[in-house]
Amino acid sequence: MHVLVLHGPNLNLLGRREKSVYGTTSLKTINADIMKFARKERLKVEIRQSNLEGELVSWIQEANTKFNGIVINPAGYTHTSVAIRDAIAAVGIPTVEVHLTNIYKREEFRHHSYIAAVAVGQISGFGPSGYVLGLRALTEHLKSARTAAAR
Ligand code: CA2
Repeated sequence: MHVLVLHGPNLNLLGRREKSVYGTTSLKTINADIMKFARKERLKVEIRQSNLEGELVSWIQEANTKFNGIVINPAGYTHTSVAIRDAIAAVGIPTVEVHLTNIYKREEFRHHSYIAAVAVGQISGFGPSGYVLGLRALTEHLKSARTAAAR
C-alpha cells in the first residue's frame, strides 16, 4: 500500500511558534514517527508539506497514478479551500483528514471543513498522534474495501 501524507500551510513552523496551541513537537519529529509506523506496518509512505494551495491541488491530482490513499492536514485551507476539496473529489482516492487540535473546540470559523464531506473520515484533537491514527484508519479502510471488492 502506498500512501501520500500532505501537510498544509504553516505546519513547517510546528514546535517553533504558537507552542501553547500546537505543542512543542516539530514537523520533523512528526514525520519521523509517521515513517516509523510505516516501516512497522510495511507501508510505503511519502510525506510533503506546502504553503501553496495550488501545489497541494497538483499533488492531489498527480496522486491518482501512484498512491492508494491520502492523509492530509489541510491546515488553514480546511476552512477556505473549495479547490482542495474539488481535487480530492475528482481523484476519488480515499482520503483521511487530520487536525492536531480539536477544531470544534476552537473559533467558530474553524468549525466548518470544506474537506470533511469528501474525506473517508476526520481525526481531530489528538495532537501529533493524529497522523498515525489517520494512517491506521486509512489502511484499515483500504483493506476492507479490497476484501469487499474480492467477494
Ligand atoms: O489543528 C490543526 O491541525 C489545524 O489544521 C492547524 C491549522 C489551523 O488553521 C486549523 O484550523 C487546524 C494551522 C496550522 C498552523 O500551524 C502552525 C504551527 C506553529 C505555529 C504557527 C502555526
